[in-house]
Amino acid sequence: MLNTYTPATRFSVICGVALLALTGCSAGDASPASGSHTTAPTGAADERPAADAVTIEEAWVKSAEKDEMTAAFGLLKNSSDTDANIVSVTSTASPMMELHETVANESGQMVMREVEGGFVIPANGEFSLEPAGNHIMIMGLPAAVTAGEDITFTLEFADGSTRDFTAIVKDYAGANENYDGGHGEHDAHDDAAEHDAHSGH
Ligand SMILES: [Cu+2]
Repeated sequence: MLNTYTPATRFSVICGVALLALTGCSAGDASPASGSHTTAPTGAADERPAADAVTIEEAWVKSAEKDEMTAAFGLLKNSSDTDANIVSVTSTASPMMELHETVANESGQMVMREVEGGFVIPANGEFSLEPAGNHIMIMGLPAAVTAGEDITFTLEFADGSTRDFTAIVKDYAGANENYDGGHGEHDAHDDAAEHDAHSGH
């Protein structure tokens, strides 16, 4: 309550002057949010379960046929002062789910693979799930997922807390990343889905 954090206030004033001069001062630059938290006194760490601090916006899933693989996307936001670590995910779409990243392999080709340690949403930050980037991988679909359908997901965090969210299925032409051969090929069940993904339809 005793918010007399003058540097932030002063910065706002300077920013206002700059705005007059340059018309180039974004609201984000003037926000005291990132600076004022660091002065919190003893024991002020956010002790909410991670699931209570994390939201996902604009969640969607790429439509796909039975036995194919697809993915879920959206923007994860963490309102806590502590990093939030998603360690696993389940959904009503398939029992075969993984947390994936997209990286360059030895030959420079972009491939997706399971991310070690899961997704980390930084304290008071965001973590984007998007085609050609991080995503929630859905493999071996037992049934088609079609545009307009809702799919329910459950995120599990490192502290054991869980959060459900619903994503809507959309038709989308992209997100045909190759699956890193080093992961998953041990499981014969994956192979049909991988071939479908390679064929690009
Ligand atoms: Cu993937």
